[in-house]
Amino acid sequence: MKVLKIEEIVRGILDGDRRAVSRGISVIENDYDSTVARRIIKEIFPSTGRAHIVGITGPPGIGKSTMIGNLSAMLSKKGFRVSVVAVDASSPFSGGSLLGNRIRMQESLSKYGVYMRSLANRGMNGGLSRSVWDAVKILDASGSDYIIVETVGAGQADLDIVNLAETVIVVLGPGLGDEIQAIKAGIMEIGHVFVINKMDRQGAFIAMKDIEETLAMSPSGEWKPPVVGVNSLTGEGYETFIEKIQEHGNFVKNHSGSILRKFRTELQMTIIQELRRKFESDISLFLGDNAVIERLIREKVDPYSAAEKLVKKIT
Ligand SMILES: Nc1nc2c(ncn2[C@@H]2O[C@H](COP(=O)(O)OP(=O)(O)OP(=O)(O)O)[C@@H](O)[C@H]2O)c(=O)[nH]1
Ligand SMILES: [Mg+2]
Repeated sequence: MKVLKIEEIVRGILDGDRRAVSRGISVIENDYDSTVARRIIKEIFPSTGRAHIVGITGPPGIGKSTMIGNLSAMLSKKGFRVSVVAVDASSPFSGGSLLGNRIRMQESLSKYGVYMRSLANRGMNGGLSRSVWDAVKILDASGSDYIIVETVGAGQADLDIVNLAETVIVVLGPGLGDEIQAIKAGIMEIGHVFVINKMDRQGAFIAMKDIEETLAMSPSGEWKPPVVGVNSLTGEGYETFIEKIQEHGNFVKNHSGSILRKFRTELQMTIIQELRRKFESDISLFLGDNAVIERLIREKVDPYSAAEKLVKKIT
């Protein structure tokens, strides 16, 4: 395989060339903090901001991937360019079966000309990892109209999707049992569109009513999150579902608050990253000095006091 130069990767991304997009994302996946990765993002950034970034989250097995298949097919048929990012927990337990799932998903999506990439999540502080944010930028700059991001379906990375995506879709359904309360606890505040999947199953209408009631009791701003029911095996309900996604996209475009909040979050994350980068070598120099560590142990200095002193010294 021919090695692409940075300029070629950048130009290719801006031209919507898939090979360049894949290369760019691989560079970022390898090390988002490398000089090359940073250069790519800096150069493509002016061409970002056009895509509608849609996050999809919900408990395992609820039908997120099936839904992404349907949405991608329908949006492509309407003439939109769709890209998909599947974020997987980098857990050693999911391994093989997950890989199989992703390959199947990739195959069915490529039928519609949809570009899909799966990324392992190695997030800082349990959030979405930085490489996911930057992969989305590359897909944005490459001319995607929609970028759909599927999150792992558990924990902090799911909640963090609200900082990355403009529109967060929360997928729920029948048969979640007693777990439903725990699932709802984290997820209700971040959704812009709520979808009840598996409307063909028993208990779907009860699940839908439950979500509607919960939403009616929660405070909401100018945007009132709609609840739609779909059957992902037949495609029933999808026209309304897509309308709601587009309505929310238009809402966001006309309300700068969300853009402001998102840029602030990303900037804050980047500043912390930059500070860490700046002081990392000083910290390891200090920690590498056994004599210093031995003295701290001997004098029973607690880690907080030691850290405070060190930080004062290096900043
Ligand atoms: N009856 C019914 N089954 C569905 C529907 N949508 C999806 N399924 C099935 O539910 C199962 C799980 O679907 P996935 O799309 O893999 O679910 P997921 O949320 O992506 O799962 P994870 O990625 O593992 O969290 C599959 O067997 C689907 O065929 C639906 O509307 N009705
Ligand atoms: Mg899935």
